[in-house]
Amino acid sequence: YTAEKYSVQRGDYGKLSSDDQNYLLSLVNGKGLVGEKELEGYNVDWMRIVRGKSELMLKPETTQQVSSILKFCHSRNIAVVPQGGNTGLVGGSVPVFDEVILNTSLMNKVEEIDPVSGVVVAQAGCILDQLNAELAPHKLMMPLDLGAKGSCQLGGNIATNAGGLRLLRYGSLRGNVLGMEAVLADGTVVDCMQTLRKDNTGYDIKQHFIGSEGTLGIITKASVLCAPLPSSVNLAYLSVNAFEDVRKLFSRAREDLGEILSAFEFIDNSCLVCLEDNLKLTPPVDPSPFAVVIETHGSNSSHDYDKLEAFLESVMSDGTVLDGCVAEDSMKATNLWGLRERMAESLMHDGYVYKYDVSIPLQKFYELVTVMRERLGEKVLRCVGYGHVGDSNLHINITTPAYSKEVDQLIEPFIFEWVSQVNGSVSAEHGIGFKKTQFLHLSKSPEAIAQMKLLKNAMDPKNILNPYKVLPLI
Ligand code: FAD
Ligand code: 2HG
Ligand code: ZN
Repeated sequence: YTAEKYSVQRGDYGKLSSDDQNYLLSLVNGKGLVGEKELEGYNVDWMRIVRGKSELMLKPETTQQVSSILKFCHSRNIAVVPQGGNTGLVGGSVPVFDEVILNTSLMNKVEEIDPVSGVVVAQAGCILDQLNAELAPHKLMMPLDLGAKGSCQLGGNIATNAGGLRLLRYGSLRGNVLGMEAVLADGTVVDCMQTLRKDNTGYDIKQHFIGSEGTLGIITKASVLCAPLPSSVNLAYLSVNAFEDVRKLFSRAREDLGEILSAFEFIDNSCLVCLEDNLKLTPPVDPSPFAVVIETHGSNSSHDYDKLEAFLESVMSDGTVLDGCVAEDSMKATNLWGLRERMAESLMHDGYVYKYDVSIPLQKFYELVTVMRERLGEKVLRCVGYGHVGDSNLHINITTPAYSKEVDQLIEPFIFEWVSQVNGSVSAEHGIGFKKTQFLHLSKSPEAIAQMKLLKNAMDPKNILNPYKVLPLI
């Protein structure tokens, strides 16, 4: 279905000879793989939708090795796709044709942790869970959290400007990444390593790489401002009757919980059905049209608990919330979080997933799910809505047993045009990658896209870094 859905032609890039392959492998002391079959897992994305035919995957261990690889590829006009944990959801992390895969998994050293400033300096291949494990003894944690934390890597997180479950509290990576080292398409190492919070010395070059999805350079190292590890964590699961009440609840949570609110997430009833059908997961109270997961992070458990209790009493007595429960231990909290965090995994069991990640003003937020359900009717298995209410970020996912061109054409471009008409964003947090390039114009002005092209041209004039991604092909 990749070929059926996306009509794209291979660029005029150099082809690897076996001498080239051997030379590139020698640059990384043989750490890599050769052969399309051997690269099966690296050639296909997490959603198993975008599949390339690369014959070479390299796993450098140092910035110098990344630089030597790019220098050679640049001189031979060979295209390269940067790859971290390969958990990206827009097909950006895999080759489209025979691009060389530069996988950062072995660049996994944590170089420095400063417990006073809370800054960590780490290589791009560090897995998010691994970083948190190394930070915990210093009473620190990464300022982002997402369902893919067991595999996604720092470089991939920064390259996608990943949002996740706690952005409403800890802010985006654009604010929390303090410094960076990156390698340009021609092998030049750009050193913007900095651990200062304030540094207004001209253009902030590292911002170009944040959210650029591997099209402007390869991130090799970064310094990140961590958050204090909270000593008091509470989690509540609340059932709600209508989306209007979810909205009210969010506003109340901000008012009543204030600075301790760390996440406000929702799933709809179709999500609950999917979790039960596909993963045998059940909610802690009777299913309802909507369920909300609210988390607090703080440093004083009795203060936090009192605040949460007063808030819950109030929203239950005025009918905003139908029923609910609070996790009493970390095991229960993990199970409750699972209902929200495992949605992406759960949907994959249906067969084919049409995945949309959009920003919509909260007044119109859930309307899109209703509109799409009416439009698609019985032609699909399910159409579910969930996501980061606190960031106005809706995840709307539609499933069929196998790819259907008819369903696809009923969804796209309709869904993106609808989002654009309500002044939303066609990609809230996952990026544009390979799958969304033709819809970029619905969220960006022609002048802004022209600036993006100028920047790409200046930084990678031969267009060897992650071609066919982010920018529209024509
Ligand atoms: P990859 O998938 O390997 O790559 C992603 C992109 O970054 C590609 O374009 C790739 O070329 C580029 N890239 C990777 N490493 C580098 C590098 N070192 N330098 C330059 N470019 C690079 N995203 C969210 O924003 N919020 C979520 O809540 C969220 N939850 C998720 C839950 C699940 C279960 C899954 C599977 C994915 C989720 N994602 C979420 C998607 C998400 O973008 C990532 O999981 C993560 O940020 C990607 O990291 P990665 O290391 O897997 O990168
Ligand atoms: C999440 O928030 C991820 O769970 C994945 O961003 C969203 O599956 C999705 O649509
Ligand atoms: Zn998300």
